[in-house]
Amino acid sequence: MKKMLAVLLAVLMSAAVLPLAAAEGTVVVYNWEDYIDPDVQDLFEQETGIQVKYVNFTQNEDMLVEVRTSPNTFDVVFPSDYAIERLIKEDLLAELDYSKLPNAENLLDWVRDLPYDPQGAHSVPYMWGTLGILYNTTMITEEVDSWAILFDKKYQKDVLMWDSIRDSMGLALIYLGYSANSRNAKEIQEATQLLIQQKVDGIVKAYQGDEMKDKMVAGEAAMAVQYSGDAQYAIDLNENLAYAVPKEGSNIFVDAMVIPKDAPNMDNAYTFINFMLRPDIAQRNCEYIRYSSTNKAAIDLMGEEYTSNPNLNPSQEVLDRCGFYEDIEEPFLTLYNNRWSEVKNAK
Ligand code: N2P
Repeated sequence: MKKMLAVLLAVLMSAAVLPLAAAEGTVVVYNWEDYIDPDVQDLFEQETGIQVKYVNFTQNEDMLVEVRTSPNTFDVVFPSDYAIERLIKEDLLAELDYSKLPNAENLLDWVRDLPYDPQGAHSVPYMWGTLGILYNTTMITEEVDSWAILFDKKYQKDVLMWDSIRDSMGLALIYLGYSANSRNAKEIQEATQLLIQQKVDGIVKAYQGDEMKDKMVAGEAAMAVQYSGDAQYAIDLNENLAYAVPKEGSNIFVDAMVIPKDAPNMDNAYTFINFMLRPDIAQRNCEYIRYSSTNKAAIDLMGEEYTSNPNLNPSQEVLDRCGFYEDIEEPFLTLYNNRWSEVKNAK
């Protein structure tokens, strides 16, 4: 009887405690796959009592559709620069109240005021990186310093392409000597032809997403178009891999945290973003996902280990040949979309 009472008491007490914790509610985070240290998410839940609902996307274009068509759903979203520009134009983002983000003082100076969102009015930088070629040094003996290698017939079935319209069209445009933000139908057509030829020639093993880094670790392809962070992640697991940012130039990106105007848990969104800006948390995320940090305090904590790694901390020479994507407006947006479908459907 005593035991039963104790059990009953325990049940009553947990029932009394549960609603309290639940009162902290949730935060719905919409982010790239593999883009946060899972331990960080656990830590956030333990420290704040706020439950994280984590939803993934693989490309900015998918994210844009989802954010537009799912009102009152997401609290924090992690788009890239040019996609933030688009979300601002469509008036979908909250203007940020920095008094709720004291840890923003940890950010690097150069990320605080970028053209896609002057003075970070709507976005707080998370990570940045470059686009380049991850390659296996046991399979490729020539120097990898040009996008040309992606179109070389001697690498049939050996090239993994990133299934991303801006990255694939962008690198083709840059290789041809044009801007990755071209609004010139003839240039876009030439880039399309180049990508179609690459496919018809049997060079493309597959167009893929986040699984590519694991395939490269497993030695399943000689090279892959990759973001610097995923490349470094793979290099950590396979010492035969190396990463290069081609001499013709490439993309630099900043992925940032934004709050949709209609976020259902606005306060929790601020708590989450401020947590991500904490130096120790920013460090954990950087050491786990291997992208470049926007957090000066975290970089100081990581020291040499970070600053001496050219994939995390590229030289000025590399940065000078990289540029941001811009939001492409109509009628060119539709043109890009149509041309990209032609590439994907080519046989
Ligand atoms: C992580 C994807 C990184 C996003 N898997 C690059 N903008």
